[in-house]
Amino acid sequence: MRRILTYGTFDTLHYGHIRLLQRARALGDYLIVGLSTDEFNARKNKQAFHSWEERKAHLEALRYVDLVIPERTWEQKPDDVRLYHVDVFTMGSDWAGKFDDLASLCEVVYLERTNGISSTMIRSSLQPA
Ligand code: C2G
Repeated sequence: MRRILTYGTFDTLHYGHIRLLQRARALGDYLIVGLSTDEFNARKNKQAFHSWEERKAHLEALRYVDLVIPERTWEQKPDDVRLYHVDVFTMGSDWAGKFDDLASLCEVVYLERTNGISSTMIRSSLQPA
């Protein structure tokens, strides 16, 4: 079984996220998502609209996602790769190069980011004019 690992906030789930998860899952047979906790988002200077539990439920409803684990720190990735016997680590291309150090543990693949959609865009478009 070829196991894939990715991370993110996945707030206000949209087709950019879904396309990423679909392509990530297609890299193997089992997709694990490290979902940023609300506390870790604060460290990323991100304020998610949905709680971690809500964002976890959204991901678990997708056919592409097999397991959701908490992402609490930047540093947990190598331990997660070992613990879950990950074959491929993948992220969207806006992260290209940032996690190449994991190449000593598993394959590292950056998937083209989907242009024209983001959680920030969604939130700002809903603001009253
Ligand atoms: N993404 C994408 N296209 C978009 C928006 C996001 O392909 N239009 C991808 C991102 O590249 C990322 C994933 O979807 O791989 C999740 O995006 P975010 O929720 O914004 O994740 P981020 O805040 O970048 O957190 O340790 C890594 C961090 O947790 C990543």
